[in-house]
Amino acid sequence: MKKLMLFCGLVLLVTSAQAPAVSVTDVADAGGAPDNLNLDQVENELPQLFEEQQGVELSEDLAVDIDSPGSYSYAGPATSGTIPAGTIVTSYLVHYDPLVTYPAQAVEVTGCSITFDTPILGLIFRSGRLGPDTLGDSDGIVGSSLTYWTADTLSNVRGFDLWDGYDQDPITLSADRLTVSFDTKANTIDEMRILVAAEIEVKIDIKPGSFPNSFNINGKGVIPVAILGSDDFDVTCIDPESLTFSGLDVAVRGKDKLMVSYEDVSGEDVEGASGDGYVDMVIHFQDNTDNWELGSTEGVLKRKLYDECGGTAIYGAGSINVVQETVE
Ligand SMILES: [Ca+2]
Ligand SMILES: [Ca+2]
Ligand SMILES: [Ca+2]
Ligand SMILES: [Ca+2]
Repeated sequence: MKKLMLFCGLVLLVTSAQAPAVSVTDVADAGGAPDNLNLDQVENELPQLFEEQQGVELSEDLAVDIDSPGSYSYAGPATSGTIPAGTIVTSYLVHYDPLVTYPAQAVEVTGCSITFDTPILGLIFRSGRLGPDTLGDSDGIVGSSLTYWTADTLSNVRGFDLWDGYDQDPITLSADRLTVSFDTKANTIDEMRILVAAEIEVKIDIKPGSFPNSFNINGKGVIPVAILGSDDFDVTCIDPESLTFSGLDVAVRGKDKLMVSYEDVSGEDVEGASGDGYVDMVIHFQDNTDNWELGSTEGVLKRKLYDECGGTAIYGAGSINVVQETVE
């Protein structure tokens, strides 16, 4: 038996938050927001999805109109909630301005949905006709520096309509918080702001104590990865369910016990690393024969679902060093 060691170049850690991936049905994914979203300025036969501010840390609680999974309509109205201060969010705006001009007959689009790869933390769509103007209040916090429609004299104002029975726009937030589905019907504008968790970087140490982080491509055993705690990051609030490492799942011992422990094993990913005084989360991932390709240089840990760490989706990247075992 001969071991062929493939030493691959080190990869610098990515340091910025990443924009979540988006997929849409019956919605136009329209990129950055245009300058002017006033009435009849940016019309389309489909509702359009615009990116607003990315990776904003909320300095105070942000009021939202839906903060929990469920189906909402006039018959089952939304409940208000808040996204707590300190949460890092990325904002999108659904903007439906149909190819008609008020007071023409309202036009309806049904079966719309948008799926993100990080959790939806809240939806905002009230515009002051009845109750608070959560849309207007949030424009200056997470919106773009553009012109929003502020007219409130028409019968159908800016937001999605769950409140008065006119031109109804039912909304469903999926149980996993990744998908918002809706119908929209308007002769002016229907808008809904979607706040999703920004995906932030955490420091990891693949194979604590070792560097380079070499492992066999034989798919046997488990691969330990530590999420490193720090002064401002408490790893104990991460729900380990659905953590993945480059596609590998958390190893399970016995019937359903995840192989996760909390100990101070590392402060950085270096040879002989030892504790730095901050508790780390050590996760063992179940290796898989088909998972690795020779030449891969980066392992990526992710967690997408909502948990107690402020609703934040996390990722951490580190270098890997794939070792091929060949039989002669
Ligand atoms: Ca129009
Ligand atoms: Ca409507
Ligand atoms: Ca290591
Ligand atoms: Ca540590």
